[in-house]
Amino acid sequence: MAVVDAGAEVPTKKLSRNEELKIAIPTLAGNIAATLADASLACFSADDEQFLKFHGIYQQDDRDKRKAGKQFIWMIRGRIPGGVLSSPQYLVYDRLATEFGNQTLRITSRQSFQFHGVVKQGLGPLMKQLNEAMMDTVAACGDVNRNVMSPPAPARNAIHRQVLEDAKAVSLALMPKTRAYHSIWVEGVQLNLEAPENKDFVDPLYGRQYLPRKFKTAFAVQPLNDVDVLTNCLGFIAIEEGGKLVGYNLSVGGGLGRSHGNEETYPRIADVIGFLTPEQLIEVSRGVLMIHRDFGDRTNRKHARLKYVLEEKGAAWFRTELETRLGYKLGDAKPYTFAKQGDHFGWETAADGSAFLGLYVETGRVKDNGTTKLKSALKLIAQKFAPEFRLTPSQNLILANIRPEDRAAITQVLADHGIPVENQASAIRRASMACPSMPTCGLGLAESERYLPTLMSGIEGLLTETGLSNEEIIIRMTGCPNGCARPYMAEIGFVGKGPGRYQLYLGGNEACTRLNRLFKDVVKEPEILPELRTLLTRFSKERVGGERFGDWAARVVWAETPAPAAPAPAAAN
Ligand code: SRM
Ligand code: SF4
Repeated sequence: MAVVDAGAEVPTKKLSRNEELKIAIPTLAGNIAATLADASLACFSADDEQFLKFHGIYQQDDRDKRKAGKQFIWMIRGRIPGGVLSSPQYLVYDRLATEFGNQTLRITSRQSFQFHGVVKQGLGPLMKQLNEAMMDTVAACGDVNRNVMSPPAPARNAIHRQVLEDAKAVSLALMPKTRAYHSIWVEGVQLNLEAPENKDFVDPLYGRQYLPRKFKTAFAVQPLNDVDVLTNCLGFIAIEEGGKLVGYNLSVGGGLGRSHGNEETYPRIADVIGFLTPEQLIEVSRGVLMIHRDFGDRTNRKHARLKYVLEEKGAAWFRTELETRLGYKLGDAKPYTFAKQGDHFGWETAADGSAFLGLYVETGRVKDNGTTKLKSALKLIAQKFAPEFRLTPSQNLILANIRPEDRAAITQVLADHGIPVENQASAIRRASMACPSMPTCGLGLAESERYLPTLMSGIEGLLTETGLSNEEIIIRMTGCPNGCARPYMAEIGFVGKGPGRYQLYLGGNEACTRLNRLFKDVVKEPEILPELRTLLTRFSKERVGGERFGDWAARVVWAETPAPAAPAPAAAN
C-alpha cells in the first residue's frame, strides 16, 4: 500500500534562503559543472556551496592558513549504509585519499568516510572514480536522508544480517532522484536548467523543496546501542521473538544540534511511538520523512529539524498523522532495553565461524603517523586478505569475514606497522570521540580532534592518581555546539565555546539513552584537568558499588546543580 501524500503546512513567514534556492533549481545542479570546468575560479559561489552539500561535498578552507588568505579545499563524504565496504572498495577510498586528498581518511560518527583537503582540480576525478567503483556520495549531506546507520559488528545471527539489509533498503528508498549528480560527476556535463524536465523537476518523494533540514536514520539491535539510535530523526529498534526478527519499535524526533546563546535550540532524545513489521519498513520510513517535509519549519533553519515538530506537536499527534498517511495503525511499542554502547576491540569469532578484528582508531583518523602506520597496514591487509571493512558509529573499524587461519598473519602485519591488537588503548580512550573541528570545519570554535588525544593522556594520569585505572568513562568532545561527536550523550562532554574554552557537560549513561547536563559554562584548557581531578576524586569516594561516572554525576552532581531550563515550547525566528 502506498503512503498517502497529504498536503504540507503553508508557511506564513518568509522562507529561508536555502528554500528559495531549492525551489529555483530543484535538480540541485546549480552552476557546479561550469565552475568545476573553469580553472580561473578558485571556489564555488555561495549558492552552489549549498547545492554541493546534496552531492556529499563541503567547500572549506584551511583555517590554519587563513592569515595568508583563504585557501579553498573540499571535504567529500561517502554514502555507506551501515558502514560496510568490501576490500576492493576500501582500496579505492585509500587510493583516492592518497591521490586527491590529504593522505588521510576520516571515519565519521555515522559510519562513513570523509576525504579532507581535496583541491578543486581533484574534485572531478575523485568523484568520477568513486562512482566508477560503484560507490557514491549522494545525499551524504544536504536537506535529505543521510547515511543510514546499522550495528557495525558482524552477524551474531540472522537478525543482524537482516537489519543491515533493511538499513540498505531504507537508504535506497529515501535517496533523492535528481539526475544532476550523475550528470555532473559521472558524465561531466552541466544540466540544461531551462529544459522542461529540469526546470519543472519534482522529486517523487521529496517534492520540489526537499526537506526543511537534514534527516537521520539508524537501526539498533538490543542490547547494544552502538548507533546512538535515540539521537536520530528516525530510529528502528529491532524486536526479536524466538530468534526471529518480528519487527521494529519506531523512534522519532531525536537530534542533538544546538547553538550557544539560543535556548530555543536544544538536544532531544527521540520518542518511541509504536511498532511495525519488517514489511512496513519502507512505507513507515517514507511516511516519517514526509511529515518532516510537510511540517518542518522552512522559515528558520535553526528550528527546522524534525525534533522540533515532535517537541511542539507531541508524540500522540505524530503517531496519528503517520497512521493517517499509512492508512493503518502501528502496533504498540514492545518492551526493549539497551545495556551499553561502544565497540568490540581485538579478535572475536562471528556466528559463522569467521574471525573479526575490532580496531581502535584514534578520533577516527586513518593515517600514517610516525611509527604508527594504520593507513599502510590497512592497505596491505586489504590487498592480501580481503576482509570486509566495517566502520563504526564510534569512529572505529572492524575487519570482518576473516579466515581463522589468517588471524596470525594479520596480527603480524599490524604489529609491523606499530599497531597492537591487544591492549590497543586504555578503556577510557577507547570510549572517547572527537569531531574534526580545526582546521577543516568552518563552524569550529575550539580545537577537538587535534586536542582530545593530549587531553586523554592527562585524564589517564588522573585516573591512575585517583585509583580509577581501567575505568571506562565515555568522553566526547566537539569544537562547537552542533554536536557532531554526540557530546550531549557522553558521561563527560566537552563542547567548544571559543579558542581554548569549553562547556563541560556531565551525566550521560553507559547505554547512551540519557542526555547529560551542563555543569560549567566555560572551562579554559588549563582548568580542565584540575576540574576533572576534583570530580574524579569525589567519584572514587562517593560511587556506590560499581556505579559508573555518568550515573554518579546524574545522582550526585545533578542534585547539587540547578536544574536546566525546560525547552522553550516554540522557537522564535
Ligand atoms: Fe555534523 C555540520 C562533521 C555527525 C550535527 N558536521 C557539520 C559540518 C559539515 C560543518 C559544516 O556544516 O560546515 C562538519 C564537517 C567537519 C569536517 O571538517 O569534516 C560536520 N558531523 C560531522 C562528522 C564528520 C563528525 C565526526 O566526528 O565524525 C559526522 C559526519 C557523519 C556522517 O557521516 O554523516 C557528523 N553532525 C553529526 C552528528 C552525529 C550524528 O548524526 O549521529 C550530529 C548531531 C546529531 C544531529 O544531527 O542532531 C551533527 N553537524 C551537525 C550540525 C547541527 C545540526 C542541527 O540540528 O543544528 C551541523 C551544522 C548544520 O547542519 O548547520 C553539522
Ligand atoms: Fe564542526 Fe561543530 Fe561539527 Fe565539530 S561539532 S565538526 S566543530 S560543526
